[in-house]
This record gives sequence, structure tokens and C-alpha cells, in this order.
Amino acid sequence: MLSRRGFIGSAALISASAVSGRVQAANIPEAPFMEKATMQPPLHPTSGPDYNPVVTLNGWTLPWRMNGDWKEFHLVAEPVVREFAEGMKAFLWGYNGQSPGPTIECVEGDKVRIFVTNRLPEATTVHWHGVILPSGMDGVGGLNQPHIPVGKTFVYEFEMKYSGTFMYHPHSDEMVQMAMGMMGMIVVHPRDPGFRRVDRDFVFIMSTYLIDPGTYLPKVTEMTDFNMWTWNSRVFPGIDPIAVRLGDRVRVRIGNLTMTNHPIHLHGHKFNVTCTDGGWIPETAQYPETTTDVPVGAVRVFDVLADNPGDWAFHCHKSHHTMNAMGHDVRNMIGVSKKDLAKAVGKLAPDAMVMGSTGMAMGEMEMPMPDNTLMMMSGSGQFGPIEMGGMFTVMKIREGLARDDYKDPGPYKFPKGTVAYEIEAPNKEAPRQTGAKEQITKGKGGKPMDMKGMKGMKGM
Ligand SMILES: [Cu+2]
Repeated sequence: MLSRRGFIGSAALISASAVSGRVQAANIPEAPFMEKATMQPPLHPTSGPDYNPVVTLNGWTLPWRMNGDWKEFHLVAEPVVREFAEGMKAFLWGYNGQSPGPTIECVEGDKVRIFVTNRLPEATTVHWHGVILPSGMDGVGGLNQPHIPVGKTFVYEFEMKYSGTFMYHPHSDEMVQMAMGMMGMIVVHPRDPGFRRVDRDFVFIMSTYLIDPGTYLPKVTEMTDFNMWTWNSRVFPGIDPIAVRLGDRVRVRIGNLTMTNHPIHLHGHKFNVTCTDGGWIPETAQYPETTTDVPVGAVRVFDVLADNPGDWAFHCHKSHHTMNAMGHDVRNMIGVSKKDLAKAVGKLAPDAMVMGSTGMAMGEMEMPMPDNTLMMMSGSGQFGPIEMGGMFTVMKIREGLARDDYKDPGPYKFPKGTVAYEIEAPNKEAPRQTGAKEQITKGKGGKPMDMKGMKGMKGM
């Protein structure tokens, strides 16, 4: 972690001067900056109530200082370069060197003072989504406060009355600033360290971008047809795996500031949604799920007992959201004879390549790509290509990880005899439906059904 004016510790105590009344310029805490898009270790509390700190996927927690009984943070809104995955960078706007901004972490009852410095080329504000606070601190430019002019610093002061999971983002030229990546998460721990305590606590925010292949800048007026579906402005295989010790109680906190909902699915387990940006859900109102839909402008938090060792896919269930940079205006070529089509296309465009006549899996196919462009499907596992992108990662549940060990534990060592396997089997029967064979061999139906292939189907 870097500071442009030197490093400050995570909770360095300074003298308790200037704790009442308005703060003076000399008392602005230095702003820490992050250069890397890799997961930083959790910041354990060094004063105040104990809590289990969160870990931000491909991110970090904003260091703070105590000033009397105020917890002071310094956010700097500025242009950043964010790597989405190896091979692609985006020109975004964010906070303190990255997009999304760092996670702001504190404790129920904390008095927080958040300095916001504007180094963008236009005015901004920060709205604290879900936090119950006085109206003048709510951050809607023009409504609750003047917009923060370029080069100026504003101060927000309020009490974190309730524990929970919240978000922050601008409320000033909002469409542009959110489309450029300005957002972050807020985690407020309960004052009682025993309240719904978990062993591992992860957090990330979802954002989307339209960045044409070969370019760096998002198109900020796009409403629906995005091509970069990100968790913390990262796409698979650039998203950190979630390393978990077998038997841990795990919490995952997910914010959504995209323009659509995301049904988030975890394999191998069932979980309960325990918290939203409105607060904790009573235990009597929880129910088991394996997928939870995270609506736009909302937070969903689930708790899961990691009792099933292995490598478990964890992803958005909209299949277009687990792709990178895909074109959506492509015809379905499944069943079309490649040879005939290549001949016809070749007359019109001699360099064209015919693809997709048996599906679109491309894991083992290399194609020339424009600069700064990712494969549509990517990543590989111990058995071959994973053929995913976008909002996808892996929860890796292993025995005996150390308490603060969040490193990628590598591929799962499957116990002998526990992996799906191939057997010798004759595969001579014709497809069982009229036209199905023709769909595969000729790309069109219409021939009468061949009854010879129907043997062995009595009783169905
Ligand atoms: Cu999605």
C-alpha cells in the first residue's frame, strides 16, 4: 500500500485535538493509495470492540485513524487504470488508486468522519447507500449539499447507527460516474462481537462496462448491452478464488450497482440470506437457497457452512454474464454444414472463418485478438478449459487452512474414485426424435422418422 505523502498505519492514534466543531485543513488525514488489483490481507482492529475483519475480493480495506472518538477516513475520487484480468486494462474513475474504491469498515456506534477529495475533471459527491444518517450527510448533489468542485475536499460526519452491509457511490453526474466505476462497499460490524459471528467474511461489488474490443474506455451511455460483467471491476479468470477452511462459517456480502439483477449461485452447498442493505434478517425469516438474486441498487449477504471440501463454482447464473467481450448479434449456426457454409461465405469474404456449427466452445482454440481484449471464454482447470469469463470464480474449500490464509490453495486433490469417469459404451442408436438426426447432419429437419433407431424404447 502506498501513500503519496508517506504511509499511515491502519489505526494510528493521533492526539485528541480538534475533535469538536469543524475540522481544519491541517487536520486532513493522509490518503492511502493502492497500486495493485490483488486481494489485500484483512485489517484486524487494534482498538475498540473486537471483530472479524472482511476480505475484499481483488481489493482492500481503507486504513483509518482515530482522532479523539472519531474514526477518520480519506477518500480521493480520481481517474484510475484498472486491470480487469491479465491482458486487459480499463481507463476508469475510482477512489484511492483503484476502482472500485476500498471497503470502508467500522463498528456499529462509531462516529465516522470521511474526507472526500475530488481529483476528477468534474464535480462529484458521495452518497452512503443504506446508511441511516442526517439528511445533510446523504450526499445527493444539489439536494443535500453543493456538488464538490474539482480540486476541493468535503467532510462527511455521522454515526454508524446500525451494523450491516452498505455501499457508497456518487450522486453527481451519477450515470457517467457509476458507469466509469465509482463505487465501493461499507461494512459495519456489530458492537457485540458474538452477534452472528463467522470465520471468514468476503465482500465485493458488481459493476458492468461496455468496452469495445481493442479500446480502454467504457461507453457511459450504454443501458443494457454490456460486455464486461465484473465483480470488483475484475472478470474471470482475473477474480480471486475464495479460499475457505473446511468447517468454516463463511459470509459473502454482495453489492449490485449494475443495471440488471444477478442471480448468484454457489455449487455444493445451501446457504441462507442473512442480511440486506436494510439490515439483518431475523433467523425465523431465513430459508435455504443455492442461488440468490441480487437486485439493482441492493445488497445481499449470505452465510454458508463450508462443510463440503472441493472446488466449487461460484457465479452469476445469467450465462451471458459469465462471458467476456461477446458479440450478441451472432446467428445460431448449430447444425449448419460447415463445408457448405464455408464455400458460400468464401465467395463473398475469402478470409472469413466459419465457427459455431457444433457449439461455441473455444477453450482450446486460439484466435488473433485485438489488443487489450480478453477471450470470450477463458480459464483452465486441472481437467481442461473452464470456458467461463465475467462473473465467475471458485470457492476452494480445504482442510486445515490457517486463520488468515486467503491464498489460492491450488487445484483440489480429488479423493480416488470420486470424479465422474468414462466407460466403454456403444453409441450407435439414432436420435430418438423426428428431425433430430437431420439437425445434426444436415442442419434442417423434414425427413420421416427412422423407426429402426427406436428399438429398446418400449415402455417410455
Ligand atoms: Cu449477472
